[in-house]
Amino acid sequence: MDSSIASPIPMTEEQKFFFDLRGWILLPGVLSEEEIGTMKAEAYGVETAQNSQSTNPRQSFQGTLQTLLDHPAIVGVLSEILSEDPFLSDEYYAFRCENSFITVRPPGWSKQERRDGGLPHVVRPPQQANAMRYQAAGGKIFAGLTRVVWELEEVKAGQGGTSFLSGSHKSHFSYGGPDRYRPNISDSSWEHSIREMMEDYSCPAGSAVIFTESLLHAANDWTNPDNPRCAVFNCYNSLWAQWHRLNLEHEIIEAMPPKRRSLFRGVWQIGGENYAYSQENRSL
Ligand SMILES: O=C(O)CCC(=O)C(=O)O
Ligand SMILES: [Fe+2]
Repeated sequence: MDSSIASPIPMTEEQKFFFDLRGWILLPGVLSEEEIGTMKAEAYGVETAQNSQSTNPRQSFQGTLQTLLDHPAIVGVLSEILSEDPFLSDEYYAFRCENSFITVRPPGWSKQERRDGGLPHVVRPPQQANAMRYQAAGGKIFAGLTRVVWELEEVKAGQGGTSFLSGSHKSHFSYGGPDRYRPNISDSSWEHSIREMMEDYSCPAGSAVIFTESLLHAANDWTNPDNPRCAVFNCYNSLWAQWHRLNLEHEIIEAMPPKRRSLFRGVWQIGGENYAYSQENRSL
């Protein structure tokens, strides 16, 4: 057991029920004041060096922000929804991390700054089978591509947090657009109704939101006048699937504790023992 990382907190039956029902859960107030202060300093440090929509992945893979990658509050949930019991181990993670970025949005930030303009979207439409989709079978959740959002500032509902169309990860019918393969609701004649029905959350600084990327979700204008949004977005997948290119230097991963490194090992199962990360066994 890697003593530098605390034991994971198991996902509760209540969390499973609501994650399956809605496609997302909120873990409020996970981080201490001290942790929040240190992490915000790192996240805003990146911000001053770049622009208001900073996406330098290296910064959130390093420093104190790195500890969010396998924070005990989320490891239990990710082990439950991204792996199967026979693959769990104290030495290695049974899921992978494939993307991380920091978002800083000052009061007045507009979703038009995003490439998608805040359009509700998914990784792939869940209405037909695909490799990234949400599944529940045999009393077990498997959540394909999963995102964890760490909110380092207070979020007030309706003022700019990520919004979700709860339950849409299990949708059987199209969004009303012309193309069943389109991973967003563009050109849907009921776009307005979909947006009306989306919901978000209020949470104190230091909370985590976990959602399946099969769930319709959207970025929103940050209208909260009291503080910016400062969030770290980390994305996870099965040991056997990959969506993002990781594009992270070996030196950064090599400097992590061994168990954390295993989040970045190669994406394969048969042909040897695939547990540890190494320069020869890394996801690209
Ligand atoms: O910026 C946001 O609030 C939404 C981000 C998003 O679309 C995602 O994490 O997949
Ligand atoms: Fe998204």
